[in-house]
Amino acid sequence: MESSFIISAASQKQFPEHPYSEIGLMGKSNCGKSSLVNALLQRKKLAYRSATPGSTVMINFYKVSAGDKGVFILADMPGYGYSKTNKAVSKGWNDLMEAFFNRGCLRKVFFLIDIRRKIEDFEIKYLKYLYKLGVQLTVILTKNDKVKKSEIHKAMNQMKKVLETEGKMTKLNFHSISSLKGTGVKDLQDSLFS
Ligand SMILES: Nc1nc2c(ncn2[C@@H]2O[C@H](COP(=O)(O)OP(=O)(O)O)[C@@H](O)[C@H]2O)c(=O)[nH]1
Ligand SMILES: [Mg+2]
Repeated sequence: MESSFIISAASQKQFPEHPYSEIGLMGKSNCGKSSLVNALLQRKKLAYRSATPGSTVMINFYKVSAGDKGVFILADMPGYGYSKTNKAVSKGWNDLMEAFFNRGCLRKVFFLIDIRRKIEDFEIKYLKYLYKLGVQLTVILTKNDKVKKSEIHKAMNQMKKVLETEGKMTKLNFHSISSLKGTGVKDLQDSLFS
């Protein structure tokens, strides 16, 4: 698999033009998005190197080619959840996301959440929005090395239940990973092309 950084886009105008489908990574700041990009693409510092520090709202685009399996674009979305205004997402985040979601390139979203956290209402709201758009959703519980093995299954079942009852979403995929240890990363790599 070959990967390269394309651009950090701060506005719709900077979104790259390409004929491929996109996979978006979404989740709170610090949930492990950049670590997963590096683990998935088997590049030690690709995501950290291109990431802009601070609170700038940007989508980092990467081009990924895997021989006869094809080419796709990976989009590392800006984190959220720690805005100074005490709102979970800023207007800038919301506007950039809406433009990105509605561009018609998005095939799949990896929604990342720290396995020790509970999903929040506004996150369910965004997932439902994507679900209705027909985007394939994969829920990824991250940092599973931080909890006991017995807790992993429990956390996943709980998440499934919440998304089914509160979010009315049934056709979701679930994974749990540790980018640190490499656990579960192979399964996700396989799902990139499906
Ligand atoms: N224990 C553990 N820590 C992780 C894992 N993935 C990421 N981290 C740590 O969590 C912090 C945030 O990770 P990062 O990938 O930058 O998150 P991002 O803000 O969502 O891009 C860093 O200190 C990482 O080293 C993991 O699988 N296990
Ligand atoms: Mg990051």
